[in-house]
Amino acid sequence: MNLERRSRLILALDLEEKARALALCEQVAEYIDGIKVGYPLVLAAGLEVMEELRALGKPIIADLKVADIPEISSGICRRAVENGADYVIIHGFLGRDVVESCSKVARVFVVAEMSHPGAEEFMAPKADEIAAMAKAYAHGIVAPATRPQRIRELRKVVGNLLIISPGVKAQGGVPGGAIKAGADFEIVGRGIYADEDPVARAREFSEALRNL
Ligand code: OMP
Repeated sequence: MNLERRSRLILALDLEEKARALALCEQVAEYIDGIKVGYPLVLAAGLEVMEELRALGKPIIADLKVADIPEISSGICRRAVENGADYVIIHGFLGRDVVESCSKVARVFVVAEMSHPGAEEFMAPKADEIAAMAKAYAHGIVAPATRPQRIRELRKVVGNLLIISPGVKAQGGVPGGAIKAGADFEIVGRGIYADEDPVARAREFSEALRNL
């Protein structure tokens, strides 16, 4: 399945209870363009959970933030794809050989710069270089909704590669801010699943984003 720009909202499904995760996805499926599955759910429910989620007809992004030597990293990506991942998030700071090896077995999103404050310490100064390197191999990059100006700069580096952007709401990013700065999709986790009314929040996010 391919990510297509409709609502421009990707759900970060960071729940540890499989039943709750599946139920939530079913409820909000009409408002989201993709489901990002990461360690909280995969460690609790196994990689196979991605196949079950795929039945909802949304592309699955396996957020495994792969960061190992090329042989191991590409093996992780291959397993993710075999278990239903349409895309895999990998780190870029490991270098070209890792990104290249992963891109041979999966469609990858490369983390260029992360959204939390600590990313400014070591990662941000190298983010443009990471993004420029990733351009030859990646389907897209991950860039921070918490720093829209950085999205603007990274957009210039990656041209028409996809940019997916986390950090909205719970981390302080303003809904719509990343898309206005040039991102293709915003990723929202707690802003939806930790809310009292996740369905209403997903609808609001999607209505706000799809009209930008
Ligand atoms: P919330 O802060 O709850 O909306 O969740 C954000 C999601 O995006 C989590 O699944 C994080 O693991 C992920 N994420 C970031 O928060 N910052 C990044 O820089 C990169 C990611 C990611 O790769 O998805």
